[in-house]
Amino acid sequence: MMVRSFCILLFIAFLSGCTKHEDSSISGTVTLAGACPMNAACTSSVDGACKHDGVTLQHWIVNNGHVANALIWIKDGLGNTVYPAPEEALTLDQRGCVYEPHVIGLMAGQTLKILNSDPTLHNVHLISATPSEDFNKLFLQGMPAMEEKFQTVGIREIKCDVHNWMNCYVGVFSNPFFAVSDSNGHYEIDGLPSGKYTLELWHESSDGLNNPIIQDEQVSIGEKEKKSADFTISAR
Ligand SMILES: [Cu+2]
Repeated sequence: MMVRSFCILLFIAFLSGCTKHEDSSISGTVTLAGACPMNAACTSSVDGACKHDGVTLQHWIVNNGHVANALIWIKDGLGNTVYPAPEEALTLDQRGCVYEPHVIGLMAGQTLKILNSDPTLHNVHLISATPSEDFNKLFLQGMPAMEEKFQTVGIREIKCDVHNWMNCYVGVFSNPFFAVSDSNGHYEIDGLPSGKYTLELWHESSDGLNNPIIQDEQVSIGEKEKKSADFTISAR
């Protein structure tokens, strides 16, 4: 009887050990205060493969005042927890001479698979805060995917010098708690443990890495809680 009770206790301890209550979430909307800046038109290429008529730079993708392509992540509050990089690779495509997606987040050590779906040549030019990491590689039509990994946290730009409007941003994080706002300005970060966090927003604004919008918010969240955290940003 005692052995049985002990086993039941062990089982309960095992179950409670498995339940980490990491199911809280933070979600919200990114809103633009004031008028939406015009994105400059892209007219400088004669590359017929690009079908770039009417394409503009993608600094401001705004729908009813709601801002897409903002990166939001947990900047602080997770303590010393080490989060392993997912095995799954994320994909960045060059299609119609634009990058898809325009903003992507991944974890340090996670693979970014870069494709060229265009019948033309691009170059993949990485610009980061660590010049030794930067590269500039030709991506000929039909070449296999490039696979890149980034080990340090931060936002990088990837651009194409052949088609000078082509650029995108890659956010690299040390935890899995990040999101990119969608076309309605909405983001959601889930699977969070309870805690007190600094939530940071990054948006490229009108000048990319040179002068991005960075905004922090403090958020406390309990177990199994769904918290709302909206951001209002101003263009510059
Ligand atoms: Cu290109």
